[in-house]
Amino acid sequence: PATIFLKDYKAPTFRITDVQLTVELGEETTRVTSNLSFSRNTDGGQQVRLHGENLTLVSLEVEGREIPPAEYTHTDKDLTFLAPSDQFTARIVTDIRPQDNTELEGLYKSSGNFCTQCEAEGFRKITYFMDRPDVMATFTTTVIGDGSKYPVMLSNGNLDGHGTLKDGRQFFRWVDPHPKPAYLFALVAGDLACVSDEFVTMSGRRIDLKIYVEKGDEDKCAHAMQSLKNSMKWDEEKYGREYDLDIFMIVAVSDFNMGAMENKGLNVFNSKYVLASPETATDADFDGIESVIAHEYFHNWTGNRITCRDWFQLTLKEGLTVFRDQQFSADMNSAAVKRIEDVQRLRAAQFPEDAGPLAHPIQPQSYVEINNFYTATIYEKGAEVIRMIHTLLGEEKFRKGMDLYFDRHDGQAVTTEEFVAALEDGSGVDLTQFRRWYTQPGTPEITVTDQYDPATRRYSLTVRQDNPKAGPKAPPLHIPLSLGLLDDQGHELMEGAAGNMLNLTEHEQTFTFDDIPARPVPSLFRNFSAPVKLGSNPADERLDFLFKNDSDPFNRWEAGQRLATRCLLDMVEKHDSPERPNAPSGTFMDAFAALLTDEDLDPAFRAAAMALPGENYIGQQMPIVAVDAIHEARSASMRSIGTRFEDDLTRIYNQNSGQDNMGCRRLKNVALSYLTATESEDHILLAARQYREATNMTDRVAALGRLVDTDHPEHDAALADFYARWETDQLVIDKWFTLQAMASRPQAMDDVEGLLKHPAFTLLNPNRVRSLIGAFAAGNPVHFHSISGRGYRFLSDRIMELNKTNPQIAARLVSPLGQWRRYSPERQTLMKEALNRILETENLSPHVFEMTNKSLN
Ligand code: BAL
Ligand code: ZN
Repeated sequence: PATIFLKDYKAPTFRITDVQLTVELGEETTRVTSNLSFSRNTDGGQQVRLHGENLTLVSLEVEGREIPPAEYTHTDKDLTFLAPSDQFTARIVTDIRPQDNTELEGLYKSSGNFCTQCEAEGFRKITYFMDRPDVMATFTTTVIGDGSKYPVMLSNGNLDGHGTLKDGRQFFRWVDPHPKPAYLFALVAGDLACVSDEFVTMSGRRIDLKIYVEKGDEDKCAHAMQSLKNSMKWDEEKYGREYDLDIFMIVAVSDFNMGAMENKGLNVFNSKYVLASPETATDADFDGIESVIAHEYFHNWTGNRITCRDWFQLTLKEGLTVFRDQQFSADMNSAAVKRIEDVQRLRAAQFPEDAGPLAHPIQPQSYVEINNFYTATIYEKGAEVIRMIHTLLGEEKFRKGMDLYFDRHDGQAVTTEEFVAALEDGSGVDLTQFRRWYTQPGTPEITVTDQYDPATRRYSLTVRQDNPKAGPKAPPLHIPLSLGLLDDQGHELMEGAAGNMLNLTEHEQTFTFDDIPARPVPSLFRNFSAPVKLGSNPADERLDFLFKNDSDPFNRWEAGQRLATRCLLDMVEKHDSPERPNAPSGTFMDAFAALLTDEDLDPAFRAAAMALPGENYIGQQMPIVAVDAIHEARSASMRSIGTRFEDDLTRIYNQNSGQDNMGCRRLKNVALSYLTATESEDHILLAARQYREATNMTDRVAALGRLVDTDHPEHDAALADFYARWETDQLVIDKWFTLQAMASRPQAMDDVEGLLKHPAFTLLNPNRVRSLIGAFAAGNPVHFHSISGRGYRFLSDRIMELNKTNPQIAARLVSPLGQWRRYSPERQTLMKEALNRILETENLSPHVFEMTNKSLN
C-alpha cells in the first residue's frame, strides 16, 4: 500500500461548495443521488478526481449532460473526468449496500437502523466526493425511505421539511448552512426513541436537544443530557463559544468503531458513552459519558467550524479538544483526581507508543492508513502539548490566543502552525522553540541534581533533558517545569503554592534560588507540567516527605506511587534470590499507614493514593519486563498490606459503605481489593455479600472483580448470577467478558478461549471485541505474555479473523505485540512469530499491514 506524505500536500484544484444529497434507503440497494457545485480553487488543469470506494456508479452528469463511460475513468478508488469550466455542477448517482457493511465505515446498519461513520475517509463509501477535510461545503440532505421501518430520519443541520411522497415513502430534508468537510456528514434512520430537552444560549437562543436511543433505553439518558447542557454552558463561560444551529442531536448506536463522532449537529455515539443508570453503569462509566459528551460537543468549535487542512493536522482538533474536555471534567469534579487519571492514561497508552516502533510526532510526517493515526500520541500527548501552551501563557493570555484563533480561522481548514501562530499573536508570547513539540517523537527524559550552599544561602537545580527516540542531534524542547521548594516543615519557600514556573530550553540548565534558609526539598513538575519522564530517583525519605507534605496534590500522589514502584521493583529484582522480600519496605508501609488514618483527605484522592501501580506500569520501568516476577511481587504486596492493615481497611470499608458518593465507593472498593487479596474466607464472603446486596453497578462490578480471581465456589455462582441478571443489556455483558478476560487465576486463558464460543460473543461488535480480546491483550499481562506463547497466538488469530470484517478494529489490536523488544528473548521470538503470521495472511488490509509491518521494524 502507498505511503502518503505531509510534504506532498497540495491544495485542491477545484472545490465543492454545495452538496444536495438524496439518500433513498432500501433493504437491498440504497441509492445516493448527489448534486455538486464545483468552483476552481487553483490553477492545475481541468481534471477532477473524486474519491469513491465500494460504490456502484449508476450515472454521471456534468452541467446537465450525461457523461458516457468513454469520457471518465473509473477505478475501485476514484472517478476522474474533465471540468467543462471553472464553475460547474455535477450529478452523480450511486448504489450502495449498507446492510453488508461490516467495516462500520460509511453508511451501515446497527441493530436494524441505518447510521454513518465518515471520519476519516468514510464519505467516499457513500458517494463520489472530494473526500478531504480542506474541501468544505454546505449540505442539504434528503433522506427517503419506508416510514414504518424508519420513522426517524436525521442528518446534519436544521430540519427543513418532511412528508410523504406520492409512492408512500417518507422523506425528511435537513439543511446545514455551515460549510463542512465530508467527514462531518452524518445520516441516521431507524425506529428510535427520543429524549428531548432544551438549552438557552448566552444570546437567548433556544436550542432543541435530542438524544435518540433504542426503544427501552430512554431512562438511561439523563446523565448524558445533563452533561450536554453543562458542556454547552461551560464552553460559553470558559471560551465564549455559543452553539450555532437550532437543534443538537445525539444518537446512540451499539456497533461503533470509535467512542463517538462529532458530526455537525448530529453526533453519533457508541452507546457506551450515552446510556447510564446507577444499576447498569459504574461511576467510571458516568465520568466517561460526561467527558465524551463534552469532547464531541466542544468539537463544534474546535474541529467543525475550524477544521484540519489535512489529516496530518489531526492533533489540531483532537489534542485541543481533549485538553478542553479535560479542563471541563476537572471543573465539574475533583481537579486533582482528574489530573491523576489523565496522567495515568497518558503513561499507560502513550508512553509505550512513544518508546516503541509506532512512535510518531503529534504531527506525523507520513502514513499508510489514516485510521491507524487516531492514537494516544495525537490525542493524549496532543492534549499535553496544548496544556503546556496554556501553562506557558497563563489563563488570561491563553484565552486571548484562543479568541484570536476563533476570529481568524472560523470557517477554515487550517494547520497546527496556524493554530500556534494565532496563540502566539493573541498572547504576545514567543512559541518559536516550543513548536518542536509538534515534530519530535519520544518522551523527554529529565534528570535533576541539586546543590545547597549554606554560606551563600543559595540553592541550585541543574536540569538536563534527553530524548533518545528523537536522536542524539535533536534540538532541546521548551519544557515548562513547575517547581515548589519546601522547607523541613513542609512549608512553601517560594511565593504561591502553585510554585514557580521554570522555562527549560537548553539541553542542560542550572537555575539558582537565593535567600533559601536551609536545604529545601524540591517538588518538580507540579501537576505534571510536562509529558516527560523524571529519571532522577530521590531517596525514600524525600519521597515519604513529599507524600506527606506536598501542597501539590498531583505530586503528593506521585511521590506515593514512586515509593511503591521502588518497593515493587526491589521485590522483582530479588525475586529469585534467598532474601526475596514478601512485603513492601517499612518506609512504604509507614506512608500507607498514614493514609489510612488521614480523614481530612478527599476520599477519591485517598483511594487513588492507596492503589498500587499496575503491573504494566511497573513493567514500563524495567528494560526487560519481568512479567511473572512483577505479578508475584504485586500480588504479594497486596496480600501483605491486606494482612498488616486488616483492621484499618475493614474500618474504612465499613465507614464508606452505604454512602451515596463516588469517592466513598472508590475508597471502599480499594479497601475491599486489599482485604480480598488476603484470600481469607471472611473477606471473600464479604465480596460475595457486596456483590449480592449492591444497589449500583460500581459496587457490584468491584465485588465481582474480586471474586473472578478466586477459585472459591462464589466465583461460578456470582458470574452465573451476573450473566442471568443482565443478559439483555449488551453494555453490562461487556463488563462480564472484561472481568474474565483480565482475571489472573491459572485457568484464565482457558476461560478466555472458551468465551469465544459463548453465544453472546461476536467479532462483529467492536465493543464486544474490545471487552474480551482488547481487555485480555492490554490488561492481563501475566496470561497474555505466558511463556507458552498461547496468548500471542490467541491474539494473532483474532486479528487475522477481524482483518476480513473490520480491518480498523483488527489493526487496533496489533500494538501489544509491537512491544516485543521489551520482553525476554523467548518471548521476543514468540511475539515476532505472531506478527509474522499476521503479515503472511492473504488479503491483508492496509490497516493491519501498516501496524504489523511497523511493529516488526
Ligand atoms: N473525531 C473522532 C472521534 C473524536 O475524537 O471525537
Ligand atoms: Zn475528538
